[in-house]
Amino acid sequence: MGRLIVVSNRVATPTETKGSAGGLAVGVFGALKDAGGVWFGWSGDVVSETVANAGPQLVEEDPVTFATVGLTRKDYDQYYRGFSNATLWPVFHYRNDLARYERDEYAGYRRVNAWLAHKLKKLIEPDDNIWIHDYHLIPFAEALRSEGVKNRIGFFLHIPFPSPQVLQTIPPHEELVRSLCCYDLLGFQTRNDQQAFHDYIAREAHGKVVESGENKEHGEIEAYGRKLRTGVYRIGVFPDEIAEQAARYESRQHVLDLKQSLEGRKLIMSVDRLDYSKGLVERFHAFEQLLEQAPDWRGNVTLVQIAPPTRSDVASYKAIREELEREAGRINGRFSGLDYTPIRYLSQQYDRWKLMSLFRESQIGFVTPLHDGMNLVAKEYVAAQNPNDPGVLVLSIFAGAAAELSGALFVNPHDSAGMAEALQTALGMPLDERKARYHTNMEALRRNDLGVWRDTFLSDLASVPQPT
Ligand code: GDG
Repeated sequence: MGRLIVVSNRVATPTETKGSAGGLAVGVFGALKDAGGVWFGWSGDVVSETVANAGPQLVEEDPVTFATVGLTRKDYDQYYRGFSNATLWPVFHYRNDLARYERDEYAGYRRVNAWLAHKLKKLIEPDDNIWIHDYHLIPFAEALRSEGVKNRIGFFLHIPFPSPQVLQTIPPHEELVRSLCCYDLLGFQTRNDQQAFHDYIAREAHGKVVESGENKEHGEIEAYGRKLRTGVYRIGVFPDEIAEQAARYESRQHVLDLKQSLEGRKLIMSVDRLDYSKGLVERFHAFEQLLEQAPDWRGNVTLVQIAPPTRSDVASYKAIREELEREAGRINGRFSGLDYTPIRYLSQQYDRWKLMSLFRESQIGFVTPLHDGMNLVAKEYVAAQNPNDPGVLVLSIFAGAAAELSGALFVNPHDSAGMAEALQTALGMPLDERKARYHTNMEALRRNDLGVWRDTFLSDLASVPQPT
């Protein structure tokens, strides 16, 4: 068995991979620890050209090497802030209205991918399997191939894959799909995403698609002179670790303080990176509608929205932040009392263990993205519940997680009246029904945890014939 090489835009720090931090970093690091290998990517720093070219910096945590490089200002602007986050991210989330396309940014995106692949090449051994993550790195396999790399290379897309018509709004859409076909295995979060890719291959690329297996989730593709496989790999969490963490911290001071400040009011919890794909404004409007249409709940229910800012130097992110602050202020102005603030909007990062214990304390997890590859918060919310008195997950049908968490109450985030009704239903839901829904969801989480996601992808990658 060869080693594993993981490539992602950002590389977790060794501390982020330790158990208590939780999350994806821990899951991926688990696979690296088992196989030995390298985690390669951007350090998160913007540096001079000299420093960038001197990299990668290596940190050894036997048997894993963390290898990172800095990016120059120009590379950061074109590759990260530009094409990745101002073109690919909005279009892949069906927000063409927020997307822009600049040729020089696309050129920068490809240039950085080629440069990163060149840097990585020296660290690759002949038997290594290589696992590339997410939309920043679509051309990475193509770049490695042109460096002569013959290893198996897999790619996992963490965000949705858009339908062909939407993808075609990106002028070099065909080059992007051609680049994807240089991988040996492509992994998607849901069957819908995989199908959208297959549609492009069949209809636009005039390639061959053979679907097989349960729910047709295994694809064999022939396109652009290459053969590759596709699959659906639903990313998960480690539910029992989350449950244990949430229970362990439930009597910590921050939870007691929150409880005291709520004075017996019901609590709705939402946690998202501050991103327009997460449906935050629509959610605030739904909560406003609840207070409007069910006056009994005024003064008796609080929404806590934790939303740490991300990508704050991309224009559309500044706009969503301003809109959210304005709306929280307006709704609070309308419904606050001297001792009551309906929305507590916290635009900052919290420790993971705090989030999990706050989830456990709440009656509703309100997760309403407009589009989301999976949405791990929905899964974490369920896992953190007290089995004897679980809260209710109110979940958007447009989260990838909706395909698995059939015990949720489903909502359409474009229907604020419908979301308000779902909140009312959840607030009044009897204990028996809450327990039944919780058990249904927990079973799904355990069946398909983060380890299953990782191990299935890697064993499928290892079974692909080595390219010649
Ligand atoms: C992408 C895809 C897909 C959030 N705020 C804080 C915090 N978080 C943690 C959550 C969760 C993670 O960040 C967010 O994951 P999501 O899945 O919800 O969303 P994205 O960041 O958009 O992730 C998504 C995912 O990749 C994995 O494939 O599910 O669809 O968009 O774990 O808990 N963590 C801490 N403090 C915070 O304030 N510590």
